[in-house]
Amino acid sequence: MRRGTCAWDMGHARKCMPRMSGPTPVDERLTWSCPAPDAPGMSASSLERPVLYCFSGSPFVWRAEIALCEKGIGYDRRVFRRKRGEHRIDEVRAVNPRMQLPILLWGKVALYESMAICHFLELEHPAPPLIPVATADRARALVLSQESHDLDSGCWDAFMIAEGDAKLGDDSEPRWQAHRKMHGEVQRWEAHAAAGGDYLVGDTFTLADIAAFPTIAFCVRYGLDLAHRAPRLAAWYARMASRPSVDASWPDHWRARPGKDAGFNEPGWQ
Ligand SMILES: N[C@@H](CCC(=O)N[C@@H](CS)C(=O)NCC(=O)O)C(=O)O
Repeated sequence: MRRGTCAWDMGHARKCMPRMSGPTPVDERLTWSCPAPDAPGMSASSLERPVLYCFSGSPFVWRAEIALCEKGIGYDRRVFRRKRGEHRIDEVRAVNPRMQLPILLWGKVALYESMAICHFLELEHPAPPLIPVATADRARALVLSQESHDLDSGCWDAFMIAEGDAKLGDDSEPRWQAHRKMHGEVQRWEAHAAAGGDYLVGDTFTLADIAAFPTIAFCVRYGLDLAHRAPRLAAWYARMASRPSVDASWPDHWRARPGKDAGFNEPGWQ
């Protein structure tokens, strides 16, 4: 399937297909951080088309893209090259002083933090729901969404090593520490997948799946042998990867070069 198409409904596909956009003009909304819409009852979704500031192949950006596609919300993408520091500009700093992406601009609203963006989309566009109605499932979805931050941080050093970050050096102990942390997290999420059903919370796709998927996908891309290490998570990963929203938002450079990156190329890392 090609980028931006959503198999289940071509009408939806057109809506959720991201458009690559040129520079967005600086305007006053960029000096605001999450102001409320002007008129009571007016949601951001009744205003203009949203713009997502992104890097191709950022796990955090990917969450926002999956949520946008699941909701069938058409959006434009403004793509920056992180390694070239293209995002280190005043416009970005004005919204997120940490100068991290994703950033979502929508009408007068400017927000950052991937999970905040997903929650915001859920509140603005309740259908289809990403948070279950049943109390126990709702609780579980929220817990796992929050716990995904531990998954991110548990895998982060391993990802930096996979990308050849020199700061982690050749010293083997920090490298193996990063390895153990990542595998410890993967086993936790294997247990979550085993306690779930088709998805992490029973058989229904939820915010928890969006929260966890990109980081697990990066583990796979860097060479983690998920089928061997975590078979329940591997089945979940395959189910997730075939969702139209995930396919439509698959990182551009992964699509251009399918397969795995060199990543975890040391014996024992996979
Ligand atoms: N907690 C943030 C983390 C965002 C984040 O770390 N984004 C990375 C992209 S992977 C970034 O913008 N890095 C900027 C930089 O490295 O200068 C979220 O969930 O959105």
